[in-house]
Amino acid sequence: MTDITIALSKGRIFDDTAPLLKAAGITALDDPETSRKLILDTNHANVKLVIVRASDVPTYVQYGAADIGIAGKDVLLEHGGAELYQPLDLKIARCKMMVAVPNDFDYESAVFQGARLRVATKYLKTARAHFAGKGVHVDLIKLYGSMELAPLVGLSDVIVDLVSTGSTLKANHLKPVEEIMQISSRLIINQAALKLKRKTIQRILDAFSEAIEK
Ligand code: PRT
Ligand code: MG
Repeated sequence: MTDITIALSKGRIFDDTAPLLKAAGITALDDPETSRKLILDTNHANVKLVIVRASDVPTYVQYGAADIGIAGKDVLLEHGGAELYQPLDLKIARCKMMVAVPNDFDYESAVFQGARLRVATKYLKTARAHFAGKGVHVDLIKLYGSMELAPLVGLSDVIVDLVSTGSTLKANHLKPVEEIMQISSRLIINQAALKLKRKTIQRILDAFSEAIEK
């Protein structure tokens, strides 16, 4: 096998990717939850996993620091996807990008009345496109996490965030009011690496496609 570096984040993406890697015959020798290593060796001497922040995965692959990566559609939309080949929806780490508001906030009538909404989110591009498409005027407030707090302390009227079980919204007296899109994670490939290491990358791609939940 040629040298291959795979970028991914720990947590749900690593957990959901492990079975796909296994199908490709690749097993990490360390657990990223307990190890402090950022470069994990695998059972193949020439296959390395690099553990990075979820939102940094496209950057590592774009610049060729990793040959392939696994990243959420949410992250890819914000990154823009420049120079990335995205051949495969892995159907893992699924959730929904949603608009949510405090339980007592009448979103429908605010939109109907043409109110200007303050929107707190980590997903500026996606939120901007969504509200522009509806003709709703918004002031976007960029946050890096814990969006659920923003309406509770008067920072925003609404939030745009990822929802899976809905329990985070519920715990913070928020309700989902609009689905923006379904989210899952994609395999991304550096275009130069694809040309130079086509055989090895194709083998991984084929094993992943075969193992994806139908
Ligand atoms: O945590 P960090 O700031 O490092 O980055 P991250 O949050 O982007 O990374 P991580 O590992 O938490 O998520 C990686 C990817 O998993 C995301 O890019 C999504 O594509 C996908 N994913 C799937 C999710 C969720 N489900 C999800 N529920 N990412 C985040 N969440 C969060 C959500 O933001 C909210 O705070 O979980 C909370 C809601 O969960 P429920 O179950 O209470 O609805
Ligand atoms: Mg997170």
